[in-house]
Amino acid sequence: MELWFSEFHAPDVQHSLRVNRQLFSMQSNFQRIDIFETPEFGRVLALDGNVQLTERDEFIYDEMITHVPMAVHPNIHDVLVIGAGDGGVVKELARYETIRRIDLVEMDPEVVKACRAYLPENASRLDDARVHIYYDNALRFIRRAAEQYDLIIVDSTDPFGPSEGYFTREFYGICYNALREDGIMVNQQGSPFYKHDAEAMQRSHQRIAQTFPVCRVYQAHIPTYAAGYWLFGFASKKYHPVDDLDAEAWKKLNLQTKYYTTKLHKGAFYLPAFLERMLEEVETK
Ligand code: AG3
Repeated sequence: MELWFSEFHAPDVQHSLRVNRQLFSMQSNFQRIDIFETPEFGRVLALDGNVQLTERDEFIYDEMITHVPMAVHPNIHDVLVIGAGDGGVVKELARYETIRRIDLVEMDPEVVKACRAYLPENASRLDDARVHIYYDNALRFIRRAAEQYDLIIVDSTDPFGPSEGYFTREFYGICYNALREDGIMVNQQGSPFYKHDAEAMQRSHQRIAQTFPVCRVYQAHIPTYAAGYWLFGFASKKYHPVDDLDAEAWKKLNLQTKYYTTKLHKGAFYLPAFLERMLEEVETK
């Protein structure tokens, strides 16, 4: 019997993975959660039919969203992570001894439960003593939080569905206020390739650029995401993502990575011409 998982990457494009077996499936209060095993990508987490991570290429996303800001800001002690209930970002953050506190705000407790059970490697650092998990809406959480952060990582699902509110002007303003005077916010910024994704990316880039004095985009190649081509946003009150990179300090930490290097860090901010134009178009509006 042939079993395949297919995801629409665009109305006329599908991406399919052969499936060995389905491990978990449920409809939570927020979304449909599926975990299945595939021969090429290992275990896969899909939310509302969109691949969020696979065991095989998770390192690209989790390293790039974490180590880029960590190599720029010299004193990151308090971190807020939004979404990311699978634990992948926390797994990377927990490697830094200088971090004192990691607040994780995930709206859906069922995602955390399922990932602890079926993606234990990915979720392995959620029990680190510095990690505090809050099951809440991030807008509500940050408005109430007296805590000030050095870094906010927005690892949400896409701008269509339960995470829509994490791509608004209001949300970016709240993040700005929750950061210290030299704080950084990074977010998953979608893909610039297919029209629907590209337009959403432009909209949120414009809103971030209107909120933060420093606002740049960087890229990575992620095989299981739309077009295999994904973007991250780097927004900051002070630090420039390339000029303020302290490559020597980061190398001294001796962290073993599979994707991130300080050379690649710089390269990731050099963007193709079509994307540069798309960003400029909304920055000047
Ligand atoms: N977090 C969500 C990334 C969004 C992916 N969207 C998509 N493929 N359409 C990934 C969590 C990894 N730790």
